[in-house]
Amino acid sequence: MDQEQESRYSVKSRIGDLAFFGGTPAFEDALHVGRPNIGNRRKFDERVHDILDRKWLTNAGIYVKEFERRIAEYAGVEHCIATCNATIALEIVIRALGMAGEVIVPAFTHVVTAHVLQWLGIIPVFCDIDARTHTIDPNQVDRLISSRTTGILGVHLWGRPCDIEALSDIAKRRSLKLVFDAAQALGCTYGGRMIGSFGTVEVFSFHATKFLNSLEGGAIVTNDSELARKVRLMKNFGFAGNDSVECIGTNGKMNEVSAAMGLTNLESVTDFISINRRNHKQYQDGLAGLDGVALLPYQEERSCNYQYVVLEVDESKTMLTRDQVMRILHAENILARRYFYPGCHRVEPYRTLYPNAHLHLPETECVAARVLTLPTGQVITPRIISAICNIIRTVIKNAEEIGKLLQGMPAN
Ligand code: T4K
Repeated sequence: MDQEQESRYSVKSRIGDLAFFGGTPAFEDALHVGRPNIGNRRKFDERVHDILDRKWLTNAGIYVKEFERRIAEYAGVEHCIATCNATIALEIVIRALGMAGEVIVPAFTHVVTAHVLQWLGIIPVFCDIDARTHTIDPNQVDRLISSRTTGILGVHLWGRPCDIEALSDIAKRRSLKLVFDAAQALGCTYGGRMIGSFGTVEVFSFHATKFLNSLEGGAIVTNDSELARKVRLMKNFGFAGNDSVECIGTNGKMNEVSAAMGLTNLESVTDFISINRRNHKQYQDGLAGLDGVALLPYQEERSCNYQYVVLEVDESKTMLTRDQVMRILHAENILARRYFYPGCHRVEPYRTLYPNAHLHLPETECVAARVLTLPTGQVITPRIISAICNIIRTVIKNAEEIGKLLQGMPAN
């Protein structure tokens, strides 16, 4: 975002100023949710040159090994196995643990959390969330356990940890595997401990849009040495040596350039957190006092990566739907996202397989209709956030009139 563009932001106070109603879009270039955070480019270049000089591009090279060491250290866990992405990592973990039959999973998450189960022939049993935290509701987990249940797959959504204590109790009591999809939660804590060593095993994502990216990438982290050995084999076709295959496997390896990117970005995590935190606080202050819109707060007593700015639009108070607010923001080139709409249970193949699933997922339904995530990260400056908050305030303050103008317009 260049200074010229920044200096153009003018205060929008009237409906006619809004781009949707004929005004000039606030931003010339689209503002995306999920622009990558990038650390020291010179350091990354040096690493890439070194990789090319060494002619060792993948298959447990030195950068992957160092990345695994550093992630294990950062997350306070014994073993880290780097992978090509979190999706494959989850599949490997689920297979390695022998999960089968039914596994309980929240309906409000990226669809891949359900897909990895379905892909392996396991039934994802959709559980509701706690609307206050957006994470799986342990009370309902208990009720969904059947004789076919083999595990719980919790998701630390937005980097907000699940109720790990309650889920661990249930898993112990009912002899279930407990796996955490921690794709969004590197750098976050629970009970003073870093996410990474809870449950039987946890999985991180280092996709471009994540708090820490390795271009594409993921990691399996665990304190279970036997499981670590097994997943290390499984992510390398099951090879234990050149000619020795010990188990079924796949290609889940991380490459050296991804590890170089991951290492470089890991050196800047403190900066990433402070930028995200500053942005979050500014959004919070900028939107304070508006009736019907609120940011999902992060718990101050916990460390967090603040990678997601999650706005909730309560239609009953704003008189505007989340989707109407989104359309107005999009016209300004603010590409807010309605993650994870409409919930896993309402997309294929689950919508067809479980047409009545929504009946026991009231909180998921409600939250999925409210959430709008806003742009943050390195490229989002305080001036950009001021401009975004100004637009949201203008929209909400003129909601009644805007609602009338939108009446009769097609929904998309
Ligand atoms: N579990 C959970 C709970 C997850 O959220 C995810 C992934 C996974 C598991 C699986 O992790 P991986 O297998 O991917 O490691 C994005 C990411 O693609 C996805 O990784 C992530 N969750 C999810 C929350 O966000 P989309 O559909 O929003 O991706 P996309 O391509 O639309 O990217 C969003 C925006 O980011 C773009 O509009 C522009 C910007 N962008 C994106 C890329 C790739 C950039 O500016 N630069 C880029 O390089 O899912």
